[in-house]
Amino acid sequence: MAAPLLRAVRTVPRISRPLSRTLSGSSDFLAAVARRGLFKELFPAESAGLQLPSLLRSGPQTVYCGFDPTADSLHVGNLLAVLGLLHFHRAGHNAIAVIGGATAQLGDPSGRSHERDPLMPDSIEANARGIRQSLDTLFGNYELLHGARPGATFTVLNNASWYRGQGAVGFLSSVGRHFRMGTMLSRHSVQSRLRSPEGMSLTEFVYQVLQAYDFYHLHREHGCAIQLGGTDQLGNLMSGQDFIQRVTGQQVFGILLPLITSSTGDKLGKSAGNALWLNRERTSPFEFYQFFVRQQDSVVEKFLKLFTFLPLAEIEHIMEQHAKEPEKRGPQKRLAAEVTKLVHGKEGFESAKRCTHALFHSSTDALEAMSDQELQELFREAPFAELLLEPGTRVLDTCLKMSAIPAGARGYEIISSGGLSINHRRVTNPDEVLVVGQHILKNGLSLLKVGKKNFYIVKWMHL
Ligand code: YSA
Repeated sequence: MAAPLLRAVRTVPRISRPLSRTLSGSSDFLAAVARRGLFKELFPAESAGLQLPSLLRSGPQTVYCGFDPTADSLHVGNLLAVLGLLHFHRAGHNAIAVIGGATAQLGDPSGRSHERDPLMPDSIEANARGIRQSLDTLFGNYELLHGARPGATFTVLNNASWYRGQGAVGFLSSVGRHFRMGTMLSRHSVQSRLRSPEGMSLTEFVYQVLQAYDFYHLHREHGCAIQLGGTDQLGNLMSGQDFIQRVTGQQVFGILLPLITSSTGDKLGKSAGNALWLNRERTSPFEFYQFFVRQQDSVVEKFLKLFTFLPLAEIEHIMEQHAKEPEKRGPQKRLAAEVTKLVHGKEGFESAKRCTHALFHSSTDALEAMSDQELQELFREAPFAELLLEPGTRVLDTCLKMSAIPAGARGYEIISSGGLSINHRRVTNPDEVLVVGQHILKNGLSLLKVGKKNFYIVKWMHL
């Protein structure tokens, strides 16, 4: 049964406004994060620009952001929301990350053109564990890199815990009556879906009610007065603000963060199928690092401000150096280093560097320095096999066993014409017998490359 709600008051109309403009001239932490472009909009605009900075100066506040467990890992888009929480945390405020064990069962329609297939409770639980791991690792790495902030807490909650035992009739009669249909229908996420041929189910339509109730619950139980979310969350954040205003008469605040898009302009994320994951099992530290190294000059300064804690003056200096020596890709490398350390720790960053060296610097030493896990991560797409090393095993036999070349004369010709390299060394004699220390590395591995980019990894087992 829902807890008794207090009283209803009139909802304050609001329009959002760029935060850097609202807070221009202010020197506090909100303005500083707004200058980085991370806190993009604040609402309600007409009062929050004045009230929120003084609330934050009055003592530690509690801020929250939610993540639906629709996959078993967070991705780089979600990382921005976690960075928002970390900025509050480092300024001495308490951060709550809510895993949407309940909301994931409904499916947030925000930014989606189709309704999600329902998720089974078992997968939601498994996903929630993966997301919890992403969150704990991020906060743990942050503290190792930047030091703990005494007094400021970081808590992970699952909203399934406060809907358990909540009856539908009780919830609808106590909570539902505070939501106006007109306002709910006006939300962008609802409007765009209503116009689509598929329409919208009641399940998705009421999603905003649950996210609003979460904010109310956290306000009541944890004194939380601020919710963060990407710009796609605007409607959900507003619903929470309206609801709390109606039942308690108190003002709470929403802060919107920018959405990260791919070079083609699509939102980066799981639905778009272009996600860069934070859990190592899905995206290796090497792939993660390379994503940032590959960023174009046009976005690298923006990303340094959004994804790192480097002071703005240092970023300016990095960009000045870059103008003098653009071929060094200094800002890209620094960006990749900072974000990889935060997401995968110093060890993950070292691993990414080892893999980069092994692949792009064609060095046998670097290949030997890599662990089996790194090799497999590096060539995740590459066939990997364990083969028995029999005396007299030839280059040709190995390539055939790995199906790296076609059988018969064509395969023989690919090798003899220079199409094969083993451990970065060209091998042109198909009948050459494998030698440890040359074709086989000290760690018992061979890296075969056929043509420009077909890699195969062999792990040798001795007789
Ligand atoms: C929020 C609050 C609750 O009380 C309960 C649930 C939620 C979850 C919320 N409705 C949601 O579905 N969020 S999400 O799991 O899709 O994403 C988590 C956060 O990452 C959101 O703030 C979202 O805006 C942000 N995000 C996702 N892709 C992004 C991104 N931010 C920047 N760039 C992207 N590409």
